[in-house]
Amino acid sequence: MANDLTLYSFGTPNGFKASITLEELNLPYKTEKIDITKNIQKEPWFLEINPNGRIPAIKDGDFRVFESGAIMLYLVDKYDSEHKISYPHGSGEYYEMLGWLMFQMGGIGPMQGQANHFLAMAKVRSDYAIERYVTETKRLYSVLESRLASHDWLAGDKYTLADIANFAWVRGAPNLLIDLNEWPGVKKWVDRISAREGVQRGINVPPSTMTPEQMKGIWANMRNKIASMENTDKH
Ligand SMILES: N[C@@H](CCC(=O)N[C@@H](CS)C(=O)NCC(=O)O)C(=O)O
Repeated sequence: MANDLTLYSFGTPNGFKASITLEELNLPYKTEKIDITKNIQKEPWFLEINPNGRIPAIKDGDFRVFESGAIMLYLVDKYDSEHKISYPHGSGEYYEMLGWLMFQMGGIGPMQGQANHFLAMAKVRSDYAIERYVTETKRLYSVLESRLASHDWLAGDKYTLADIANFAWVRGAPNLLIDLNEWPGVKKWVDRISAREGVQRGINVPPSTMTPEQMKGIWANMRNKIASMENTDKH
């Protein structure tokens, strides 16, 4: 059984990967909100928990785990002996699950993160960077589609942490004005995962102070601010 688990997080895709996993495994845990807009993640006490100065991180008693993918793997290794959202080590499905997890960690996360940055958060407008990262994000969605057009889940025949990890990012496609209907398998998979109770709880950790409509408005304002600037690319 779980004992003394603490999640250090904020309401972002990488944070949701950890909170959804905890919720899907029905683990009791405490949450410490780390407000990344106030740079709490760079404070010395937090760097002891995550030397990379980012969320999420967890502590299990005195033991710390950082990097969202490592957190997910730790939680299933320790608390998913029934393989509710994982596969046994050494099985073919286990390595498929790892493949899709690494695909998210090295692909969708960093690329969509940069697309978010240049489209909605940057201090200058760079049409080149927007085009580059939005195009790459879409290409990665096509890779997901190549699997999900004919399968319900990414690895094997059940929902696993590979689905959770990729879902946490892909659900944010509308923030980039990407219409998921372009990838019908991905769209159905997002809807299927969104409907899960553990996911609904997980995407509200730490509890949001804003409604989804308010969040939409904030993203629109951020995008509009950049769109109203002059493009700074010099070719
Ligand atoms: N590879 C890391 C990325 C973590 C990450 O980028 N977290 C973002 C929020 S989604 C963050 O903490 N940003 C604040 C910062 O970079 O200072 C992971 O998967 O845990």
